[in-house]
Amino acid sequence: MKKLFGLMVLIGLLAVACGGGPTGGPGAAATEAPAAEAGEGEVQLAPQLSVYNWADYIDEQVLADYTERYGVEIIYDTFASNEDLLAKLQAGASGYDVIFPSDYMVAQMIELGLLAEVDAASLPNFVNIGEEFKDPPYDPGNTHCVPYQWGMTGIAYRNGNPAFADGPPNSWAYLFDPAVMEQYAAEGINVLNDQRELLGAALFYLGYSPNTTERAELEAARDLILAAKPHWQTFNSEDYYSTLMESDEIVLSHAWSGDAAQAYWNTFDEATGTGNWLFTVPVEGAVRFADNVCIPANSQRQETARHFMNYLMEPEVAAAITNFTFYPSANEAAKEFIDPEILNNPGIYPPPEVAAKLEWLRGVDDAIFIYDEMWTAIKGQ
Ligand code: N2P
Repeated sequence: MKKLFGLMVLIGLLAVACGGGPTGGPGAAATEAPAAEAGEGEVQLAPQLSVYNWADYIDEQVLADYTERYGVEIIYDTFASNEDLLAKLQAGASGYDVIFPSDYMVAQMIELGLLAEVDAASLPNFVNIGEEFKDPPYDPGNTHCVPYQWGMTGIAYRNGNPAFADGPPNSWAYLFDPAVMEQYAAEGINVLNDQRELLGAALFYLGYSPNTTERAELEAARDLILAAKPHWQTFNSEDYYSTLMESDEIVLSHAWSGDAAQAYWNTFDEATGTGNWLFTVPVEGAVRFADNVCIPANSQRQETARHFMNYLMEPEVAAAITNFTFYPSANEAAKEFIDPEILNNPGIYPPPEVAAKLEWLRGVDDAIFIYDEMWTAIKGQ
């Protein structure tokens, strides 16, 4: 298989060398280059592709391999939250070809006309995606995106800190109740700089839905957050696991599961057989998310973007990404290449009793304006 593939790449390279291909003349060189066959017929690949993703959410080797195989240079940039990504696109940012919004944001972007139609089922590697990730309510028929990775949002805490000696901090009270936080707040607490996630956590704690559209409930969540905020050191959802957790700047963080797992493995000590950071899912409930690969409607390189999307769904590629990011893959065929330690880790693949506590964020229609208003109050004060 590998050999055959190598041969196809070679043929592709020869075609480039000979100036072959339908648009291979010198005048066409700036926009398109003849491409290697990738299983979906002859595609004209652009020389560059601009990819906009969450921080540390891909193995860079996977990008380098794509460039090596297909000659497409990848311009890579990262964002901190779905809302940041949306704001960028709404501000008219053109130039992004591949983006990675979460479930509820996919629905919002489709409604706003921000995503290109992709017809995922027409991509040869779509067969590798697990059945439970196909045809999701936020993108019926996978007409716009392909599922990428998923995870959960909970609390990461410093292993060995006396404040957590009696058991894991498995309640949102550890993030919101000043009386509880008193024991460790001086050692540093971080929350995700993400409006749906932080308001969602507060709503769970108050016993409300993380998708509420009720102003009174959202105001209660805002007030809870404002009362807790003086005890928090940072709002960081981009590099908190490396700059704050692994470097022991804090002892507790609102965290995404794979980020916490990265901090665990990056601080793993052979002698003690454990890492410095552990992860727990609060009893009141927590967010489960699925991130997706999509193409902005204004991308000028949609064929190349689709080609890259298809590449990301190769089982070995999807597995390499999970082995690097510690987030479960939506790619079922990738499982046989994923490190068993990851597959068997309950902090990464939740057991049924934890999974039962998880809820999806959904679009909240016009209530999004109330969320925005609460967030402005939270960040402004
Ligand atoms: C990775 C961020 C995970 C994505 N650093 C959360 N949807």
